[in-house]
Amino acid sequence: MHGTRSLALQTKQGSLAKVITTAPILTVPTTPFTDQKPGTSGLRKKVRVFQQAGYAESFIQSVFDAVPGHEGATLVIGGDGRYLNREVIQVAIRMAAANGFAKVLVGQGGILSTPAASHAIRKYGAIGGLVLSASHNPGGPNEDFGIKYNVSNGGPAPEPVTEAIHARTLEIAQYRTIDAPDIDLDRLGSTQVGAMAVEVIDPVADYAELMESLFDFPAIRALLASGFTLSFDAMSAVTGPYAHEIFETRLGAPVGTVVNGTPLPDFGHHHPDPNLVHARDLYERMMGPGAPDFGAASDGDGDRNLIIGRGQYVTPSDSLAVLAANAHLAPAYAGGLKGIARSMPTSGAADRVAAALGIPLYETPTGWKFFGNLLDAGMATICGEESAGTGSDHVREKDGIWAVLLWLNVLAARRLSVAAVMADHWAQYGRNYYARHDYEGIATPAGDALMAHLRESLSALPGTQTAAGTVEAADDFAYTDPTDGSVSARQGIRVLFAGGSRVVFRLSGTGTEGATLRVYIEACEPAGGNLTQPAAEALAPLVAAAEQLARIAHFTGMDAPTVIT
Ligand code: G16
Repeated sequence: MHGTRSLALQTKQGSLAKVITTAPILTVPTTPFTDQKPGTSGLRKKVRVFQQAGYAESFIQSVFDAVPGHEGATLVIGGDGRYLNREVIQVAIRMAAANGFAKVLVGQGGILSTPAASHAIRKYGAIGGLVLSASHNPGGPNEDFGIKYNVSNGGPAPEPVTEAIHARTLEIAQYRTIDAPDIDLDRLGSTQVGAMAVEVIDPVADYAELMESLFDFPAIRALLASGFTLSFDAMSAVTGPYAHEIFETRLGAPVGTVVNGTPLPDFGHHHPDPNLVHARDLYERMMGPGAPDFGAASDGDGDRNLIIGRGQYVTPSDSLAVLAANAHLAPAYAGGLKGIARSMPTSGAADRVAAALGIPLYETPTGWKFFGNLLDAGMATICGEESAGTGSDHVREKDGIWAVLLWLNVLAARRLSVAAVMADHWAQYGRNYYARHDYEGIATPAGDALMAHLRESLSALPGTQTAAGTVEAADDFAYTDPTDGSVSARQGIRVLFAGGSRVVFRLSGTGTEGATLRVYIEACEPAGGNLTQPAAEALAPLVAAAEQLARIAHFTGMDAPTVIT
């Protein structure tokens, strides 16, 4: 079926002229795909799944159908540069034109980091954005791709929206597109696609300006000029252009500070996951002789961060706590924080900071989307997750470069090493020893069976004797959003021991094959206790308790995790 769009335009003279576009709208029949339920962060699948005829189109149409008011609105589109990024962007632009959007803003080269996309949505008053990324998952023809929809506050679509999108994917019968050529994604400026304007924007400029408005750039510049050395690993992913501009150009760090700084469609065959396994090179450098003062990395789409001082790894949970405790040293947060939010599996280190500051602490399910309402309501200023995400109310996503800059701002103000900052923090607040054990690539039924076993044994767990002591309490975490009363149940099994130590079990919502079991292990040591143990030693009794209670080897057939972070 073909149609023709018309648009009434205001001419320079002020009279109304009717412009009839010639590009025909095509209505293409499709049948529902039954596997398009968004996970923890959008729809993530193997590239070959997205390459099925009509697959990406059906999901994008379902998004548009689930967003009321998109006719005449602005849409932001960008991605992390991975394989399929440019192709899906062209598809999305044509579909946006056919669905009546007035304008699309797209990052040059198809590039927009997740936090930069969030900022663009907010700055330009867009109704939302399509962020094309599978985050830290690998890229390439045999690897992963993803589409995430962000809403008008710049944040990931909250559950009611993702549920509406999913419901639509199950009933969709057609999608709309337009017969128009690809646009030149590499040339800045405006093009017309049908009746819709497409503007290719600089993906870095607005974001860099935002960062400069939040932090004390002169102080960080002075720190770097004083001989303080920094190494930032962009992991051949999206943060390369941002890091070159901000660290090297605006802050004056020497060229070479940013490594792997060119986004590649397959991330140079690596997993762009800033953890101790996939950012091993950086870790080795930071632990070796002649290490820089500060090392950091970010992930595929630029929202995660890894922080390592010379000889001192900082867990994401500790990083959240330290940043919250010291945020007042940065201009944007000098007036104090309204509250701190963390995901449930993230350690309780931030809770102690919130208590000391006399501000509320919110514990949410895993997924950045749960922070959006708290930030919008002005209830929280800083949020963080154990999965290497930290951010604030400057956007509605976690933000890797923001976290690095806040750390640098803190170090510039305190003139201490990372190790000294950590030692000082633990001495004041105590230490939450922490690790996450991932069992990747297990069969989905095996993962489900393990969780079912834990759920069935919940009521019997309190009182159970383990190597880590007696289980005090156990539950299946449920969250009631304090802003709208919405309830999210079955968010992970918590097993609690005396003094706040705990083990948490849940299945990942971001994998693309089989299931990944995540076991989060946390041992609390109060101030004045033994604060300098190797983490693996401090956690060993809880690791044994986790095996005893969940029978991990029995259900997964694995006697060790595939990744420990
Ligand atoms: C996403 C979410 C995060 C979540 C992480 C891990 O991050 O935005 O909130 O913590 O996945 O989720 P899961 O444990 O379900 O795999 P990203 O960086 O992948 O977008």
